Amino acid sequence: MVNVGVIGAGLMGSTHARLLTSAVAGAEVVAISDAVQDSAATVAEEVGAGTIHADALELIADPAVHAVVIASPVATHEPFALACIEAGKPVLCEKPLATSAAAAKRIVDAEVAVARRYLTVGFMRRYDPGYADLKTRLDAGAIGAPLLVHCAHRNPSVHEFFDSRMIITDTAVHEVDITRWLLGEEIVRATVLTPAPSGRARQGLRDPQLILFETEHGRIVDVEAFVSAGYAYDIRCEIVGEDGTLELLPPATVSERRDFTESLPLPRGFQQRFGAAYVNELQAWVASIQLGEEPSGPSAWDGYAAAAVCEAAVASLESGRPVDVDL
Ligand code: ISE
Repeated sequence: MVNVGVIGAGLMGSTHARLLTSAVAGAEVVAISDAVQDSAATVAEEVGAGTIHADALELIADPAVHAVVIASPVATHEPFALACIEAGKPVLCEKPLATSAAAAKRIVDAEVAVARRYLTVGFMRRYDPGYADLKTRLDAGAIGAPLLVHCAHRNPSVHEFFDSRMIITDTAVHEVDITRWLLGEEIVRATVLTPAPSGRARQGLRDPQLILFETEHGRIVDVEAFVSAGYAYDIRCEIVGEDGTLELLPPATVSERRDFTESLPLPRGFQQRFGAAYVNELQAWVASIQLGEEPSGPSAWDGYAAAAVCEAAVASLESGRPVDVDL
């Protein structure tokens, strides 16, 4: 059994704690920490975790904790990730890895200093069966060399603290990671265009955004990031290659026909759309710990590269011009 300590008892922390307890083999959640004691107590009771640490650094130092999930606010990721690396404990850190590329780079440097990988970033889409199939087919040469990737990332709505930059750093960051992974190359330039905002978007939110990424080998990725889409949680990805195209299918498994109409249900949110991905991500992480292996999932470098690309995109959002990525 891998004894896991979970830092953060909000939406993602409680989701990970629940999945580790109910859907993942070989793991037990033994400790929880959250700045809000009541939240920690509620999740601890639900998953049967015996210990609540008021201080996350105490959870990391707890000898009964073998591995750590960080799902606390992003500003806390850097100190907690560094403490895990120092303690030599495997750590799964939610995305984004840190608040800036410089902070993410310090995490990369800490692992380089100890010459071992401890950190996995929670870019769960790599574990989604649809994206995994895209990657397998692309790598097998099914459509020849990739030329373009068209993506859409639509949320029905977001919470009131969401600002225009977060549409890049919190939402489109998933496309940054998944397209770097699919194409196997770095993104070198970002350009953000903003049409007239949707009437559904909160006042002042530049939503939707059309984000263009250029890669080191000259491919172009376009991402429509739209967080006030209203109708569903809709994720699209089409890769155009020299010999054909590959496209994610809607995740529904059943279509319904009645009243002279055919309909497919669409997901309501990311937990539903990526439910399998979260379980696969946690299972792969736990299995690597059981085997004493370094993790093979998204690395600190991936978290750093994503942060650097997002920084360039945010600068483009603000200036209206293409901005080079500083890696
Ligand atoms: C959220 O944090 C996620 O990671 C979701 O996958 C994304 O769709 C959403 O926009 C983010 O706020």
